[in-house]
Amino acid sequence: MKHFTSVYDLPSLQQGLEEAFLVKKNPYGFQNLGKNKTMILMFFNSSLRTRLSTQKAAQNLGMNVIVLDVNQGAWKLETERGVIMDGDKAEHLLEAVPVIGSYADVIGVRSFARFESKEEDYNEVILSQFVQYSGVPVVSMEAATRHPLQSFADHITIEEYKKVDKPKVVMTWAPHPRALPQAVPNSFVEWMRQTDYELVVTHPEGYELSSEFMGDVKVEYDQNKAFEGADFIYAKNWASFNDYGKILSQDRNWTVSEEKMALTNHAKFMHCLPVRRNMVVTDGVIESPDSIVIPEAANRVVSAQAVLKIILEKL
Ligand code: AN0
Ligand code: CP
Repeated sequence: MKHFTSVYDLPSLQQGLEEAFLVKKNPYGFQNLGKNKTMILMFFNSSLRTRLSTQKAAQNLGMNVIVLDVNQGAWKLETERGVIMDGDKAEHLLEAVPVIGSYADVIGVRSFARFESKEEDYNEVILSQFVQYSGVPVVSMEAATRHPLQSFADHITIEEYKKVDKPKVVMTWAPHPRALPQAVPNSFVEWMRQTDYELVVTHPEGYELSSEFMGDVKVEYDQNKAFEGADFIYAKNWASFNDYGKILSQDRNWTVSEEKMALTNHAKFMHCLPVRRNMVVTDGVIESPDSIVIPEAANRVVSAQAVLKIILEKL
């Protein structure tokens, strides 16, 4: 595996899971792999979990880690080729990326959708320049269209908590006051489609995700119906894809509540975090014994370490 930007980069789903459970059991067993290797984490956007868990994962493997918050202390970066740089941007990604690559053995990149242009976001203008011009393996730490380290951790978590071979996994849209990217839901659906779980997606009309990610996954517009018999409820807000970046609803009837959870098969509640309480999910649900958001977040170290182990073994 050279880069890790989606589920398709893993050698196989099965091998990914095996590596994950191996590093989970023996986190410090592979410290020689990262000796004298440097990982640079580039954050174009905020983060709590990804910043800490990816750093921890790299350190568990013996790597050195450098974190750069692009918006705090680095030069403002131009991302588009051909512009006359007479504005506030002092440096172009086309120089910055190979320079960063010359200091790093692996680069992690967080670059959210900017909602300025659907085409720009869905072409992954920032991530793809790192892949193309850094000369080293690149790991997506949530790009414009996917969050594969999150989806991988979600998969590991479902494997750990499932009570039947093929659980019913329901991804539900939930209200939020700000426009959020489609990366987490796109990536979750794309990842789940590689498993043999039963996947159902539920959201209000207008929140359809790109068909590139959805394929033939079932959409149930009635949230109550979707929740019936669910073993896992995966909540997430996203902004409209068709009416790109727009908030079409803030309907709190879609908040995941105790009443909604009562419709399920005693489902576990999941969310990638950060989550807005009493918008996306009630206090009662997220604090209930069925909420697995903390072990889910803890598995972010595991997914990142499995990915880095596979990359380092090929360096
Ligand atoms: C981001 C998102 O929805 O993509 C990051 C989630 C991991 N969330 C927020 O910006 C609140
Ligand atoms: N789930 C997740 O990626 O969280 P952060 O945005 O805090 O990294």
